[in-house]
Amino acid sequence: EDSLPVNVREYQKLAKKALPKMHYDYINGGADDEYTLRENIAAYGRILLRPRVLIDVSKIDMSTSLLGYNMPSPIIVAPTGAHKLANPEGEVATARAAAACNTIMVLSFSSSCRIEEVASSCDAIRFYQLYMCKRRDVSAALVQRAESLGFKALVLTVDRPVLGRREADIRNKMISPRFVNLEGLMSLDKDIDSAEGGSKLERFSRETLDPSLSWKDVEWLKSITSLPILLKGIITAEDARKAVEAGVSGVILSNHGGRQLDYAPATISALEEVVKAVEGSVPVLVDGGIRRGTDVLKALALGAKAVMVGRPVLYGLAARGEAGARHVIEMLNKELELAMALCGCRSVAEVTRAHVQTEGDGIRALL
Ligand code: HOC
Repeated sequence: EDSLPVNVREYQKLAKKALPKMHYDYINGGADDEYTLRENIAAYGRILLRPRVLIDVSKIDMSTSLLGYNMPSPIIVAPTGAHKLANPEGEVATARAAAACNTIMVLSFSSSCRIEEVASSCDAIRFYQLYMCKRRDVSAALVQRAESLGFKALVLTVDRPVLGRREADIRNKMISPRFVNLEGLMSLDKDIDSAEGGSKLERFSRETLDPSLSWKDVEWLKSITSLPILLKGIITAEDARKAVEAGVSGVILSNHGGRQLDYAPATISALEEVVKAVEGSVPVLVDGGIRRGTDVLKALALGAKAVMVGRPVLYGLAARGEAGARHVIEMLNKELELAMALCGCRSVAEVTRAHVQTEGDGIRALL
């Protein structure tokens, strides 16, 4: 193929051209003023790298492990909803792309392909992301399905008691993607898209998901599954400590890609606080704003065990289907490898706090 995109931003431009405006806006947009959406990216731009030289970097090993699973790199695929909005093959294409890169995909509750279809599409380690439904029996049924289909961990998203206000979706009267995995488990309002008003996704979410979700439900989830549970959407040291106390297997530092609470800090800005709070007892993953291999290196230096990429994979999927999603993951891996070499880090274990300089470091040095 001639002139393939050479970075994530070029894929984003292609995705914008390829998709109907409503779909692109849904994927790309954030809440309210989109401060957090922008800041997730901008904050990476304020962190500089401190390379070490004269280190033999002829071999770079990016491999790591998560919950006991070996991975060739610390980059995994974040849960994002409704991949059929990006490409007709949907999550099956994304799953194949992730599997080709030997990385973990976190399949979304809002998947537009059936869980069974994704599970049988290819062999790979996969996690399942869950929202808590008002009807706990529906949540329990989804957990049971994910378990029996061989998913290796549950990712409970906790930053969405109610849906953030995404103004582009309201303006576009965003349709409600089909929640195929809920079919047969509960009655779904077939006429939701003909209803008056703005975002139909917001309406569906309000009717289906539970704003009363609390720490006791984490206990409940633990009681109905033997899978490890990661909590996604933690952004403060206080909640990170509570997550550890609750006995979860990992914390995913996330602000839902700037789609939930606007003016939440950029995830990379909150990373050190959260890593410090968990005191090494569980892995901390981070998502939001990763567009370059150097971003991944910065996250590792500030204590992340792994990073999750969401929109970049969707840009790839929208632009070039499975091949595009795969290319995006491969590009980020290559960029990370190069960044590690240029920083003098031969393995992820060699990436240290001393390889980055944050704005806070400047202030601390003056004190
Ligand atoms: C049932 C509605 O996480 C997003 C998704 C939205 C989830 C709503 C699910 O768009 O950020």
